[in-house]
Amino acid sequence: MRRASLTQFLIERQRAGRINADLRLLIETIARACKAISTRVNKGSLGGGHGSAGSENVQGEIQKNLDVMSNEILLEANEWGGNLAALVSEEMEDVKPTPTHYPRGEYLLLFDPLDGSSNIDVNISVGTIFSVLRCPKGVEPDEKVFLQPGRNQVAAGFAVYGPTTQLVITVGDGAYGFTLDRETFTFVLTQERIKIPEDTAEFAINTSNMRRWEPPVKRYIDECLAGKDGPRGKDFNMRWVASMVADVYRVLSRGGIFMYPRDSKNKDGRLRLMYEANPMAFIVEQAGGAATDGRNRILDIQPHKLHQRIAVVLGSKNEVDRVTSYHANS
Ligand code: AFP
Repeated sequence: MRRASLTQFLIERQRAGRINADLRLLIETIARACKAISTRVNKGSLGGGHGSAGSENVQGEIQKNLDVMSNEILLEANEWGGNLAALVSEEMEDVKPTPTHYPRGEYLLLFDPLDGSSNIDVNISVGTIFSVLRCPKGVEPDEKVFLQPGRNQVAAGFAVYGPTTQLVITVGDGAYGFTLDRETFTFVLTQERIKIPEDTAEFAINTSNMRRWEPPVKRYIDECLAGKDGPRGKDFNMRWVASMVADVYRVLSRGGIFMYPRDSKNKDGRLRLMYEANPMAFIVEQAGGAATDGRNRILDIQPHKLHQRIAVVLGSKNEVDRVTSYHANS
């Protein structure tokens, strides 16, 4: 059976009026950049991707060589297409408007060029996350135009550079998975309309933070750990890759709940709203899952800073609803 390529998939969405040519070009450009990043990741230390770049990013984190390389690949790929007004990267403090010597378009792009940096040197899956918003017409693309709630996204996606390179995207009519065919070097459709099971027996959280959790989170995890003799009446399994892209890809593939709650140390949570939580929440909801900060739907949160952090609870709908109810009753 011949599988559809990413290009064919996007052409069909354009023909159906779901996306326009500029958005199709933008997604294809990002996918092409992800292929280049995948090649760098797979080279590892042979390609200079390992080790520290000796610089800090806006988050105050030491940048890895691959962080810098991935950011540069995405910046170069997205400056000349004429479909972007501006872009924001986890690796850069300020908004980067499209250079004036190129035409500007109607879209705003936000990305985490390399998610899971702490896993690069130890050969564990890492990835790229992106989010697309519309730029209001006739306005200078500054920080304010980016501060839109996640429900305004017109597209979102992420790549996982693992045993295979996977690309998951949504343009608002379901979540779709593509696998990089390394013989033709093209993304081919391998997961049509992803559906997250509403129930699960698998949770993902960094339990080393347990002493810092708020009571509703502690209650939920304690009940999972109590297993079939406890209030849940069933045993749970645990996973924690420490690359959001890998943990979310697993949740999309077989269900689960992924949590990075706020705690006494990370008072706003650790993950970034604009280019981690929002795109992942959009994809998870399109796959029938749920995504909150423990209390509020992530896609309804009004951002107030580009790089603001947020608590994240996402995945199988019935489990996310349970955690949200524990917060509401606390
Ligand atoms: P890095 O990119 O700094 O490795 O952070 C990855 C991440 O933002 C997200 O992908 C993980 O889910 C989370 O942080 C892991 O955080 P911990 O290292 O505290 O478990």
